[in-house]
Amino acid sequence: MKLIGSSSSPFVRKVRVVLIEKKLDYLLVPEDVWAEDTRIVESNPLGKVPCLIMEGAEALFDSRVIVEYLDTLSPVGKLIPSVGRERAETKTWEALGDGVMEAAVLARLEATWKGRTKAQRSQAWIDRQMQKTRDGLNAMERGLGEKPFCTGIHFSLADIAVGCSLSYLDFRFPELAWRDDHPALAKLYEKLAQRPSFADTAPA
Ligand code: GSF
Repeated sequence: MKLIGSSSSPFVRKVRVVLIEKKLDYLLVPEDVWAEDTRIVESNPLGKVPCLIMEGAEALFDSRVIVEYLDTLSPVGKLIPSVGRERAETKTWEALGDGVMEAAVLARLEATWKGRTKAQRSQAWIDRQMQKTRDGLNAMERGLGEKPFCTGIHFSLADIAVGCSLSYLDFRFPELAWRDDHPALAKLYEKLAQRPSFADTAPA
């Protein structure tokens, strides 16, 4: 399998962590979707990464679809419960982690994307997205509580999505200092960072 992506994307990282946790072999094909000569639309018409090219050459996107597929490929370390409330709970955690990443990415793009002039950048939009980021962090802290992992005693996709969102904030918004007000998340993140899947995929 080939994974098209960049090492700075938190969504790509989520997929890479899953590949490593599931002990699946893959080749990372670097792609800068913001470069003029990007050919990402040949694989994903939406022009986004991650995009997984399966054996047989069909493409899969987006990260939620990819990780769900990968979890079915091997019985090693099941990351998403198969049915019922537990499955919905895990996927809601994933949506929360993804939502924090998405809001933070949108805030950063508003401030930095070269396609906008200074006059076109909207501070109100950045504030709106950063509020979502903070609200998401607060919800994750409350939801985690005293539990060892997001959904209870087992490591799952919920922790991967949350961990990737936290490390993206460290990477792009260190001034947010999220650890100060979120001690439970800080403890979880310390534990996650020790897993080879996280240690080997740090954003760059
Ligand atoms: C989000 C992917 C995404 O925004 C997913 O795969 O889960 N819901 C999707 N990818 C960004 C890179 S990043 O900020 O992680 C992307 O490829 N953006 C290009 C664009 O044109 O928006």
